[in-house]
Amino acid sequence: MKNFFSTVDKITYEGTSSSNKFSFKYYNPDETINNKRMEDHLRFAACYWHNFVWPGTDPFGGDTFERPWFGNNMKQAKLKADIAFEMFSILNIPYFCFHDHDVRPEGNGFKENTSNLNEMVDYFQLKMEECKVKLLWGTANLFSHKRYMAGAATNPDPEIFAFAAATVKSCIDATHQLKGENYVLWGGREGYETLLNTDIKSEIDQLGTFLNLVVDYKHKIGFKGTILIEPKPQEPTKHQYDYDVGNVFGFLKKYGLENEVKVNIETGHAYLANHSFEHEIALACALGIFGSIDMNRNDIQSGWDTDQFPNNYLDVALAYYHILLYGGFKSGGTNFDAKLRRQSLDPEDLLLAHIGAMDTCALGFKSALKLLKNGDLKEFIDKRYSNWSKTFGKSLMNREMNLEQITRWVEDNNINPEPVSGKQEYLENIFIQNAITK
Ligand code: XLS
Ligand code: NI
Ligand code: NI
Repeated sequence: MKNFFSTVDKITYEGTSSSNKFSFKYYNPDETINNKRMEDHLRFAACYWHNFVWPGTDPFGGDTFERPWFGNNMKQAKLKADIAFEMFSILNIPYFCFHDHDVRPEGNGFKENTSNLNEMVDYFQLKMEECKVKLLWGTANLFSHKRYMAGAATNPDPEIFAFAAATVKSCIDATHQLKGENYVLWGGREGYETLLNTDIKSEIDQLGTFLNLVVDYKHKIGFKGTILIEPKPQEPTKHQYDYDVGNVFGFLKKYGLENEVKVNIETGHAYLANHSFEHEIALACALGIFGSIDMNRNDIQSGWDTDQFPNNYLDVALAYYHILLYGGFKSGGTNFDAKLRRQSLDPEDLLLAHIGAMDTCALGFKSALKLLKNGDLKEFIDKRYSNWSKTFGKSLMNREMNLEQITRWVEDNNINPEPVSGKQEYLENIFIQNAITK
């Protein structure tokens, strides 16, 4: 079966005057901004798992979606790929992302899994050429199968560590073959349910060893993509080791990987850690480990990872503002790690969800760019910290004085600094005045 999305062939930019629901109102891939096409700034990716694997279940109810490709065999896996690439083409989305488990039938152990995966990777290669779609990142699902219930790399059983390591190797090979630009590790069950049965020291050391093996292998085969860790604080385990950006940085430092691995930051995961999305992005940029984003939103009432499509462009603008300050995406991009609501049954709902998300991001991105061009925020911050680049500030930073010398200096010069306004409301006004409304 083809033409699952029989309603429409191609979604294009028609601008805000169009009333066609199957058109972009703000996302114009070909619009040139700062000598770069909008498509190349935003680097959108659709994800395989939420769109084509999730059947609409929640903790209180079973499947709501009936999809012709649901089933655990090669024929249906290929049908799923046909429909997935049909959607990527209709949306004209330049990238996609997948887990091994999303795309291949589950086999009877490692060997069968790998041969199923490899068959699908060959199939993808043809589809990617035909549809002009690239791979933003690949990853391994080390959390759904029951063997991983107590973790993959952090499992008490070294044989499960080995199974997971072999699986990751097969997924890096797949990503490499498909010229993926990054490889992601989200620590699905790398955490614990209770400290009463957990040796944290052993588990964190296991995770450090695992990640070093991954990095060694990447270099061995000449994979040029970026290795990314995706932080998340809780869910599915009570405590995830890759809690947030700051925590991941400490982990990378401890295991000597801070120059090898970067982060993939997800909106909803930032919220779950009681951070804002832009906080996580700004911190990663400051620490030199910013890589890519999983764009979505969480319902603020729910307190769990609802993975909804983004629809608030002001939130998005703040995120892109920090990415732009950092110089934009390098190997990373904007992956929609988002799923429909379980009542959204129609094939066209998948398209409409992405259209809204892509338009939201385009509007947010343009607002961020306007804010950056306006320069007032940047200028304010530069001025606010300017004394750190003058003689006295520099001498402190370079530790030219110890605590005793600093004390003497404060006493001798009768230092009693006056507080200065932080001007938050003024700066918020600048932000809102630069938000694009048309
Ligand atoms: C789950 C994660 C997952 C990763 C890829 O919460 O967001 O979807 O992005 O394993
Ligand atoms: Ni994610
Ligand atoms: Ni998530």
